[in-house]
Amino acid sequence: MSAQAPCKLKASDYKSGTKPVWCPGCGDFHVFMSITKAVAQLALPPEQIAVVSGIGCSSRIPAYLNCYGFHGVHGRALPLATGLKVARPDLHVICAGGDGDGFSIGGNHLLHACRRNVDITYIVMDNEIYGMTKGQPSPTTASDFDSKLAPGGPGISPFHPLVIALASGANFVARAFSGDPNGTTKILVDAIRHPGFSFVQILSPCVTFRPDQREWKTKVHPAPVTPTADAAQAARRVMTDDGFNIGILYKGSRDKYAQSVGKNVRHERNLDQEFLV
Ligand SMILES: Cc1ncc(C[n+]2csc(CCOP(=O)(O)OP(=O)(O)O)c2C)c(N)n1
Ligand code: SF4
Ligand SMILES: [Mg+2]
Repeated sequence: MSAQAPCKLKASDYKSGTKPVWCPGCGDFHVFMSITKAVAQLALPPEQIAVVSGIGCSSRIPAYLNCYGFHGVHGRALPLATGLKVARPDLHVICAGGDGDGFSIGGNHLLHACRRNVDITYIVMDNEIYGMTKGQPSPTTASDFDSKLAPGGPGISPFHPLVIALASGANFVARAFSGDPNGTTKILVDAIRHPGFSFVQILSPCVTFRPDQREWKTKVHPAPVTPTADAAQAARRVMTDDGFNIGILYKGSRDKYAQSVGKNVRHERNLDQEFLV
């Protein structure tokens, strides 16, 4: 049998043709573009990619991509993506969404997805706000960010998603900026290639509810360090950086979730027999 011909699609071939409804200038446009470029560079056939999301402006992304997609319920993208990858290890599973979806309602799933280390790539478009529901604070909103919905600011310290991912066992941790689509593409290519759970936080401005984030383009800078394989060192760096270091910060070598785990699980067709009284 002849080997399968490599897939030679252009980035634009991975667009579904559905017009994004994001606000003009939203950072998610560039993230979308970077994803299409990354899968084109990796020559992944669309039928071998599945993009799973939750709810939010950023979570609309599967609709705009030409591959399998699942727009799930709020905060539950990671368990869906995990189940899909375990059931269909042949698929490249990318999970995508926002800081509200992934760190608030879905925060518990993030811990366990990192810990399980199933071979999926998780992209969080972090705009430090709930964009879709008109600007409530999220776990990454600064405590003093003043808004109509939280006058004077939420008053609670934001958390460090990258440190939490490292502490929970993520095998690849990176920070990207939507306004740097080439750099983001490169990081995504590496993240998709890396075995195990790879976590990419993409700073992606919400121009409508966080107009201050237009300044991010002047604040981001390449991380002055090369990726480390020492999770504690990576965590220390993230705890002490200015939040605008862009690059791959940690590359681990933990074994990904073994496909053999669960092989002894009893088949569901025997279940009714087991529960007979
Ligand atoms: C169970 C449930 N609770 C609340 C909501 C309302 N809701 C929709 S999107 C969202 C937050 C989205 O924020 P984020 O994930 O940061 O995405 P963004 O819109 O900023 O890209 C919330 C709270 C919902 N859809 N379902
Ligand atoms: S509300 Fe914010 S996050 Fe949502 S589409 Fe508009 S700019 Fe993007
Ligand atoms: Mg958000």
